[in-house]
Amino acid sequence: MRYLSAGESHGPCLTAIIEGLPAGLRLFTEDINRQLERRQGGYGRGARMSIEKDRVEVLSGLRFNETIGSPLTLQIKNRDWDNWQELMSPEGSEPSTYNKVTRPRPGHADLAAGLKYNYADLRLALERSSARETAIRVAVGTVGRILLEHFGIRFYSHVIRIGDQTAEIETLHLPELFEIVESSPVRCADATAAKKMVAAIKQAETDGDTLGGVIELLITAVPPGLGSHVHWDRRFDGLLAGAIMAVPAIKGVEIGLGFSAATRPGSEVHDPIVRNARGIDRPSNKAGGLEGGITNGQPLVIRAAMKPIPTLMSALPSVDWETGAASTAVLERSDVCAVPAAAVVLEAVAAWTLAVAFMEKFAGDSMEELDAAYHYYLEQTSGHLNKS
Ligand code: EPS
Repeated sequence: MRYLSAGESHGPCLTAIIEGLPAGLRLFTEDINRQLERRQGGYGRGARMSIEKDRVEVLSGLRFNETIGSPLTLQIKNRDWDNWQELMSPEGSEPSTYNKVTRPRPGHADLAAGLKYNYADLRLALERSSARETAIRVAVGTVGRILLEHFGIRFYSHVIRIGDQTAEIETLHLPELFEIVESSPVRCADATAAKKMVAAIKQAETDGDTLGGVIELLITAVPPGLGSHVHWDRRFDGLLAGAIMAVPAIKGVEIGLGFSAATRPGSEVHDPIVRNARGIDRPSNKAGGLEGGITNGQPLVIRAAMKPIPTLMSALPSVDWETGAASTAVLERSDVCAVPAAAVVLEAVAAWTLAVAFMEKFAGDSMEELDAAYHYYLEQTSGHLNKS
């Protein structure tokens, strides 16, 4: 299963084609739209989010809310296109009044992409590197998520840090805790920390600055056996970390104990394998659900660090791409903090990556075939896990 996406931030739309979905998956655009709406939220978002009201349209691959098995085409129209038709037109030429983007923003793709693609106008870098593109990743990921939800797999995310404000959470009670997260302006389960996070974002806005943070993802009811130890590019931890790192502004990924595993002895890191009345049990999950690059049947626990958005209203030093003169970076409309939105993007990206691994393991051209393969496998694994 694979997909390609296309679309510029201020072009007419974002599009994706998913190929390899089984036939017979029940799919409702409203379920995708709900996720698109979640991505648009969160305290600290910029003015663009009041222009857009992201909605997906399905252009192929679906009939009467069931997939056909043919490529599924998804499209999200950019409402802002109305304001950009002249400047982003696929035909014609640049209006004489147009000012090129020539002062690259430190931390954005502007300079590196300008060098790579030999752009005269750095708008060409900005348009595709914009995190606007994550809207279509959420739509695609939600299709993967719906496929996995059919098998009971559930996805949760919460923000555990914004700037220097950290959430204090002792134990996560799923799914109850996530009602709090869903109604928090910063997707944080600790209400006291959430207030401080909002205040920190307000302060950053006043200062013309931006803030990053840390997001935790939890995925439950994941079957053991997704990914494989047999070859480096089939290890699921690598695939998952790669997909998460490929989300704009993500600079670090941890699975389970992550970096803190390096500071502890083995006896404090590895999860014992014990016997209970039913058979094999794992009383702890410091591995975050992955051992040997394979899911082990425990929940997946992933944390990701997001850097602050590189578009600063108190612009950083830059050099004019056209003249070579020392200057300051271009001021573009942007967000002050998009950590809560990124949490929704990470859920989607993880769901897609997991769905691809799930399809690789259980294959199936129809949902019936997939169901049969999955249940056969569950019986097989329970023969090993449940020995009375
Ligand atoms: C975004 C759309 C963008 C930005 C943001 C994310 O809209 P515009 O550039 O028109 O204001 O709000 O993009 C970035 C933070 C970035 O660095 O590119 C969106 O839809 O999420």
